[in-house]
Amino acid sequence: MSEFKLTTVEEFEAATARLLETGAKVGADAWQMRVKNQTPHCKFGEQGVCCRICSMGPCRITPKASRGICGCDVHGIVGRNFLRFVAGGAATHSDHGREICITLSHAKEGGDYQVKDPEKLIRIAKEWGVETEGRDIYDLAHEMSELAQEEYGKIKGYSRWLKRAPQHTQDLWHAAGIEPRAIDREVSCALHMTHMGNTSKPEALIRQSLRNGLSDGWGGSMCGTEFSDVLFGTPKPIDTEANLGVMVEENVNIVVHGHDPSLSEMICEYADSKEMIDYAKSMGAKGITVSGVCCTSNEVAMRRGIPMAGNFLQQENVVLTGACEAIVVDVQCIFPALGPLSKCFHTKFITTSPICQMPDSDFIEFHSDNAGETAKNIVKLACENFKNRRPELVHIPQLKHKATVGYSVEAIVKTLDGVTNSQVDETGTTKPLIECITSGVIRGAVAMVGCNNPKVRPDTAHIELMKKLIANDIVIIASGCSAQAAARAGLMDKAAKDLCGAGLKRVCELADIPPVLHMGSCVDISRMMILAAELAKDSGLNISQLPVVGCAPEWMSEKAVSIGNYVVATGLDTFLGVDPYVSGSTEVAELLTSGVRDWVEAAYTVEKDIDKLGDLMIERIEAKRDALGI
Ligand code: XCC
Ligand code: SF4
Repeated sequence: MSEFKLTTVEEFEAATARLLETGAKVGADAWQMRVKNQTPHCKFGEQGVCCRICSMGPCRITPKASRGICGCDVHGIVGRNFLRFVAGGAATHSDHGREICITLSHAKEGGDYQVKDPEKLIRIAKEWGVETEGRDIYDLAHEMSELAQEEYGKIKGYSRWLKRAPQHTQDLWHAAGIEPRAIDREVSCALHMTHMGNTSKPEALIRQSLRNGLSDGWGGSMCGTEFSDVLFGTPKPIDTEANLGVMVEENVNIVVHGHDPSLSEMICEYADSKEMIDYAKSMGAKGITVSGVCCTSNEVAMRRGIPMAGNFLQQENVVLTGACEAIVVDVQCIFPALGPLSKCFHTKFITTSPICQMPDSDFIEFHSDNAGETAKNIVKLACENFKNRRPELVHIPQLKHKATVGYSVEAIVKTLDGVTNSQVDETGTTKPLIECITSGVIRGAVAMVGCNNPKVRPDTAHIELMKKLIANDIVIIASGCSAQAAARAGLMDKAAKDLCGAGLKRVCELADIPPVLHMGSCVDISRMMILAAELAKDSGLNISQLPVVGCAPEWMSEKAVSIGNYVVATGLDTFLGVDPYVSGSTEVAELLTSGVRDWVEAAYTVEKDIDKLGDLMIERIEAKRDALGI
């Protein structure tokens, strides 16, 4: 029998309970208490039937009032709300992508930012028809930065990245009229369409939702991922650890949180310098530990092996340890609660982006042109704060697990090469993976993504679904907070192969991989799109025929809905465990769960019962196999 044991959600919860006791001592509140004050939620909001788009309202649809004052019916209201939700998410991911493109413009030889993957830069430049022969790499980087920034506002044509999709997918997009144009234009168009007195026809609203989603996944997010790889290196398998136990009591603990690696990369760089380590020692600490929360954590874990302290709903826990000298944030998914909470401890809550400013934080503005200096100052501040700890409040739960992370598409292709008995493919294709799937050794793949949400017992859905899927020989690719849930539980430990069915276990052994592959942050779901596109091209199948589905069982953010839309629009069925506020309209719900299939060959399934959600995914994967006769 195997010795391997996962850390259970009960153990996570016991650790949190202990931390909340500390919180109670210092008068801190936490999301667990605020959820109680917000329950039950507004029913109109939950069903998406409240409109406050103009000041004749707010209007809400009830059995007595079937239309708003302007005459908009429930389907128009729900559809418009949904599209605005998508626009918010697409704007957020894409603007993060833009920041990375801007960072690329500051890259220089010997500078804070350098081109760490010149081959990838050249590959993309060739794809975009840019002359690369004999060019200085930084000259090329700056031209590519400009072209990438132009993708956001160009006046003609469609996203350059669409060409990466199989021809069939591009044809579907064209026929459905959902090819995204300039990235910013799709967000503007969505806001324009949903202004008072514009579109109220669900079909048109959902088409734009898909187009806006695609402008994220095959636009802004892809810029974010690809140029982050160029700047910081394309991830390769690397060992790290996950859960709060990665924080070290004797050390200065700096927690990076947010999404944009431009800041966290610099913090990691300086925290690792002899000068700063000596400085930490002079303040009475043994050294410096940087760990992460949310997607910024995924970014630095994938490239540097920086440990992951926790995911979204653990962000308050890092402060509650009493051992966090500084929580340094950039953008997105940051609880405003960290302000008042950090005031109950010695922790410095450092905001750095004009996009994300919060009360009760120290705002230290960070730009790509002053990156090194700012990062160094932040690390110094953290070191100086070590002496302000209140020892009686310090408690770091000793829970952590080993994890191997860093599975970019490039890394997956390389790792799986030669796993099958077929000839090793010199050019590096996804053929070995396809062979594993065709032969049935692996039944299929699930892209597990997205957040935590108190509406679902945190992490349970991610972990239980992954356990069920791998036991059924379904390999998981994971990103975002889903990936962190997996890592904390131990599912990214190579030993987790023992929890797999015989086929997947064999593949894990041969390729020396964990059954759940960490593909990065949420913008990195664009990696998953590239993988799906490559699998389709290499197998000669359409993306929608592959036994591959997407799943976000605990999602909460607008970004997640934007992601869902581009995953569906790319041809992958997507399974949600939380309803996206559309239950109020039969027409909108019907379009999303079935109607869009006529355009893009995939649709959504919403199922709150997690066990059923897992069964439905397995059924879908098996049905796709049956249809292929494999
Ligand atoms: Fe945020 Fe990206 Fe969600 Fe996690 S998974 S809560 S969006 S950090 Ni993206
Ligand atoms: Fe009401 Fe129509 Fe104004 Fe919405 S747009 S608030 S439904 S009047």
